Amino acid sequence: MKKRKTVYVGLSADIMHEGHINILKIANSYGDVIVGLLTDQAIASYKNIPYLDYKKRKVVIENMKYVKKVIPQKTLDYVENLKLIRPDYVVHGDDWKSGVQKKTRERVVSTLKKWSGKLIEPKYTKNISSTSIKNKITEIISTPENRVSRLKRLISSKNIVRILESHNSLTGLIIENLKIIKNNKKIEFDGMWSSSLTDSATKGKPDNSSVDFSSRITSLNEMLDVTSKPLVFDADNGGQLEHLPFLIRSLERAGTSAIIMEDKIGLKKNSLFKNQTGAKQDKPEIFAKKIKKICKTRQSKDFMVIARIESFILGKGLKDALKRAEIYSKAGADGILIHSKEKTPKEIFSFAKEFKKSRNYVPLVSVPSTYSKVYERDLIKNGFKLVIYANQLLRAAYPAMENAAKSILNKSRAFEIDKKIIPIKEIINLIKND
Ligand code: SPV
Ligand code: MG
Repeated sequence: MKKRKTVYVGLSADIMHEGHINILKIANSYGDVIVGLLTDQAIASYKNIPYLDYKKRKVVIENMKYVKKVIPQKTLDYVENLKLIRPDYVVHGDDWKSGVQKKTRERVVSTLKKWSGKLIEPKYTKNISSTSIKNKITEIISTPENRVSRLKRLISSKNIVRILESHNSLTGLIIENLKIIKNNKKIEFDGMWSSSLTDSATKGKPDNSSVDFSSRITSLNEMLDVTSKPLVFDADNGGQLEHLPFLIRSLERAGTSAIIMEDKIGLKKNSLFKNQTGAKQDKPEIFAKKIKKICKTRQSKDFMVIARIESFILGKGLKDALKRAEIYSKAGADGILIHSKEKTPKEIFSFAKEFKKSRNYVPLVSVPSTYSKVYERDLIKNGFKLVIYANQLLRAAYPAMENAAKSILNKSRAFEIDKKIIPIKEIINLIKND
């Protein structure tokens, strides 16, 4: 009997539809189909992480009748797998001749040439990943259980996870929907930061825990109602140890992905205030008890507890920060936010360099509010996995609103400001009602 030829198909297989089946069916008509299933990391290298993780996608694809075998494809580039398999054919929809995958295609063509392999490119089935499929999926991924685990998946798949401050549903929607194309990659924010500073300011109150957790959770629920991306909750110092389990239960039930808790005690003072007199750090062993309490209370191990170290804010220095990082990590913290109010990231980078050597190393979080010149690429280079832009949307909104109010007072009419603000027609249509 003649040996069947080998056909290679690279797939993400996140939302399977008839377009994929068409490709697999054609591939199968040429020989035995080996699917190179892109890993979460491979997908995250050029767009957002998939809705379903690798294991779930593999189960679906390996049970399809046109598929003989599934292997991981660890990069967007096919070459490594092609060299391993030396397939007679590669099958891919003809939509990759331009755009993000153009280079990938060229490399496939030149690699196949080495053993006279052929590229088959069936016509791409248009308009299949329709809005309705996407909306349905958004509904699925925004269930609390799915949303909670999404941050951990992002951290393990991306080189940096980008979080932006959100203080209401509208800012949540900006974070949810905004996408830009930069260097052939789709770039977007990965999630929301529920900031104590901006949530309090929005309510006209100081950032000193005047806004209690019930009120903070109401704001949080409003944002979660209309979005699907993960949310990181700023819990100040978490409050009383004995009350923490109730806070965790509420946050997890709502679908929060992580809590960030700072190691300060006494009346809460925002860390960016110049004058920190009166602000005190908790004893590390006592703070560690709070971390342990959260780890014990949480329903899902994917709900992350991130310990925020305030040693640099209070002038305690690197040694103190490192000692605390060891203790907090051993207590179960899934990440460390090393906070700073310096103009440069020098001190947080020196912390990262030392902490990287530790056996208790956990992912690091940066909040570049005062050292805002830092680029994400430098945070990545220094071992940071999460960046939180903690207050920019509120800071953008406030002067814009004040300016509009001023113009109306100055001109005794609204006409002049009309041209500088969003037209009524657009604001009416801003929120879809279908
Ligand atoms: C917040 O956004 O509320 C924070 C970050 O906790 S900071 O304002 O730097 O304290
Ligand atoms: Mg805060």
